[in-house]
Amino acid sequence: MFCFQCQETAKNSGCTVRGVCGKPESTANLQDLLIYVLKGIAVWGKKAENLGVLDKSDGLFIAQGLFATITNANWDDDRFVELIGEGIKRRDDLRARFEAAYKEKEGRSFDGSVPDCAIWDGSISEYADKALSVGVLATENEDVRSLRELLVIGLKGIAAYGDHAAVLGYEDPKIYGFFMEALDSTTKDLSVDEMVAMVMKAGDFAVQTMALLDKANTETYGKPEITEVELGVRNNTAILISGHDLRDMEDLLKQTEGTGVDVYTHGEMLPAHYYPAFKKYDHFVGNYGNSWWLQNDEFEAFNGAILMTTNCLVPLKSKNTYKDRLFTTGMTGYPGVVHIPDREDGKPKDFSAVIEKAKSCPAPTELETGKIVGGFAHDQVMALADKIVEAVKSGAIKRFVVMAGCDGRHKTRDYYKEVAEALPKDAVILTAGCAKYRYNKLNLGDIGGIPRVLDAGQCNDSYSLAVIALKLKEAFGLEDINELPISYDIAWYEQKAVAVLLALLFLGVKDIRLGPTLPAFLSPNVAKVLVDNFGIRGIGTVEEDVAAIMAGR
Ligand code: FS2
Ligand code: SF4
Repeated sequence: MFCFQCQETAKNSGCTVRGVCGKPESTANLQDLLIYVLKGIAVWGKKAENLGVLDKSDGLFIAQGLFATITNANWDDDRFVELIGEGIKRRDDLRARFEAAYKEKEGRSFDGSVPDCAIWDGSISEYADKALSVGVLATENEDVRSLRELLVIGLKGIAAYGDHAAVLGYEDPKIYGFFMEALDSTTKDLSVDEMVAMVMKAGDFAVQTMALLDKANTETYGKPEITEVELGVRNNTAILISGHDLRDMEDLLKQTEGTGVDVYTHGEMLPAHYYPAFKKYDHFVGNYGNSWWLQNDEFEAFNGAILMTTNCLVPLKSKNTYKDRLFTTGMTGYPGVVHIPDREDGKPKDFSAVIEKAKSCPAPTELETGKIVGGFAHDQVMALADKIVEAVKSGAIKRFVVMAGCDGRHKTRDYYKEVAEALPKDAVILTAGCAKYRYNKLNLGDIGGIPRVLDAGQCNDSYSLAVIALKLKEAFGLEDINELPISYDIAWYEQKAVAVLLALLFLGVKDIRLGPTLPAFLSPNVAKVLVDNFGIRGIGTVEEDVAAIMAGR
């Protein structure tokens, strides 16, 4: 195996035996083969783009296949075997539709050459062997590999956001078309300039996809609003829901209403509390615990049923006893854990097994008490725009620091808590994603009623932070987003953060600090392109970085 897609990768180089995340070699190899088959679909999809034979469901399948390979999403080899089989079938169906349409249009059969991924077929017993020759290292030149993987890794993040939007009925064929174009491009010998242009195009589509998801979420569940979220527990049996899927949240809240079972959020599901549509449920109690990497202890202490709707799901430790009360759904999976099937014909998912399990469990053990405040997505922040602009003009707010992104288990991430603590009292932190758990319970105070940590929501709501920046640029009458008193100190872990990074680069944001380490998939030459053109840099010491941030560097 060779996997270097996340920040935790071994020696900041690549996992070669078993992932630092716990991913076994068999799973890593099947994921490589799935990506290979998705590239095969993309080859035919790109050729067929103007022939009227594309089917939206192939675009969604690519999105879901990419999503399944995201760090900490799916640990179930059987699921990958199924996805590879379905991928081959979809690819061959699309090829047949393309060839028929081509013949009709051109009056002759298609006889062009295609790469192996567009035609390879094999039985399940051959998957493991084939996987060994199609992974990341199959591209020998390290710069070409770096640019191709930067693209594919960014696409994985875009795909996750695209799938979330599709779940709510929002799809854009242009986005699916880009998946085909981008994956197809990785099968070709392109110049460095062409590959860099494709990566920038991915940034454009990251923005478009996050905008689509923002629209899907807010049109379906209302605009997030300032909300106090309870951290303590009640004495009822309960379900803990984690991941990012708001429609699962909706189905679960409806189905638990009146059952006596409470619902709590964990990790990235915390921002569900900010949506008006979910506030009416009395049994939607609060948020339990912290970010994903603490789940082995926190799920244990929760005592009740646990529903993982997306990443991050981590392997259970030998001491853990919650496997029989853990459930997965959507693109997550774990061997031996009950998977709640997808919706059929627009009907809600059936969470009765989760609810029945919860009823047989004790109430949660309390981990903490108190409240936290969030809900500062773009509409809510812009409702406060006058106050914010005034605070900046009066000097009460000197700087905004975007500290969005991911959390992780490495000690080096203490940096983010320490930066939050060391920033002077006239700095406001804008956050989104699970990175916030490093500082969202620190009581950093407020500036004239504006909290010093403004949480926009999940990692996908990083889009909100870009919208806020663009609107503040207008409010201050500036030409360039980089003239704003905003610095970026982003924490990354998995591939959605890479999509967010590409989105920020596409929007012209410069001088982003990215940590705790720069991605291993950036070769020295590709890293240099990002440094020279965008001023991307690693993190330094807390003291140096806080001083530089406050000085606008
Ligand atoms: Fe956090 Fe994990 Fe949101 Fe990432 S829960 S690191 O995959 O998606 O952010
Ligand atoms: Fe390693 Fe990260 Fe890949 Fe897991 S996802 S195998 S930790 S690079």
